[in-house]
Amino acid sequence: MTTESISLDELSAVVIPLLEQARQIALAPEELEIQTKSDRNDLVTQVDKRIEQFLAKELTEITGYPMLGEEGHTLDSFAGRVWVLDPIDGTMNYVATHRDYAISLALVEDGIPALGIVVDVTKGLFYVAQKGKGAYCNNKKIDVVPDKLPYQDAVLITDIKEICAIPRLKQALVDSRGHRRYGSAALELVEVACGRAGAFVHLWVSPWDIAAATLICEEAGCTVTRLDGTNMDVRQKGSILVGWPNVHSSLLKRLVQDPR
Ligand code: 2AM
Ligand code: CA
Repeated sequence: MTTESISLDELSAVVIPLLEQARQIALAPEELEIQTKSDRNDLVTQVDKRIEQFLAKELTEITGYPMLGEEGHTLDSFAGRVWVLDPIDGTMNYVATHRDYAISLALVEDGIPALGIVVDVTKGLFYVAQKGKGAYCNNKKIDVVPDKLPYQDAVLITDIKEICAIPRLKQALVDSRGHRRYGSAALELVEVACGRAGAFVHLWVSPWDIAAATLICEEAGCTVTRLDGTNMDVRQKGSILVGWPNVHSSLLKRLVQDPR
């Protein structure tokens, strides 16, 4: 069997136990060595790096596919099958609040996510989606999200940076069911997929933040675009607007197309 012919079911069966091992690495008590990256709130620890090393070694040995990882693994090209990994999404939470952080792993085929897994580490929840086959949480199918509700009838997830940068977003939040923020983009997207929030708005996400979770959202019936409504390309950094279909369209109209 060639590595290109490994089915997504076979890959899931291999990858999920590895992600459980990675989860145990994250949960093992240890003094953290914390370093800053682009700014004082952009953190990395030795555990982020260890998880990435562990998964990169195991996954490339088993499959031969190259990996893009936040903590150092780079790609020459997105052609064919590649892994996209965030070893800890929400490192500030890992360090400071000790909950709401995730391991995010996607298999991307010619730039399109085909398999996405987001692990909520402290809750032990494995969110898994294969393209065209629905989304699951610990093997239980995630219901399709509501499709008729407008943004005024939903809880919305965004960050203070977006609220400061987009004045119309501030008023939309006031008009909504309320504003939430958890600090892990992957888990925030999963909140939308699971019907607990109607939309997620972010100005600047990287491929490893969203490659897995956008597939989970799409498979649960959400609409996934950039903040201006254009198509998402998980290979490129940029903005994101993910929502239940009518929350997405009504919020997009309010923010971009129909300013008051
Ligand atoms: P990370 O923990 O993997 O860096 C928190 O604001 C969310 O935004 C997390 O998903 C975090 O991912 C992501 N993020 C991306 N760039 C960031 C940055 N420069 N500083 C803090 N968080 C960042
Ligand atoms: Ca990270």
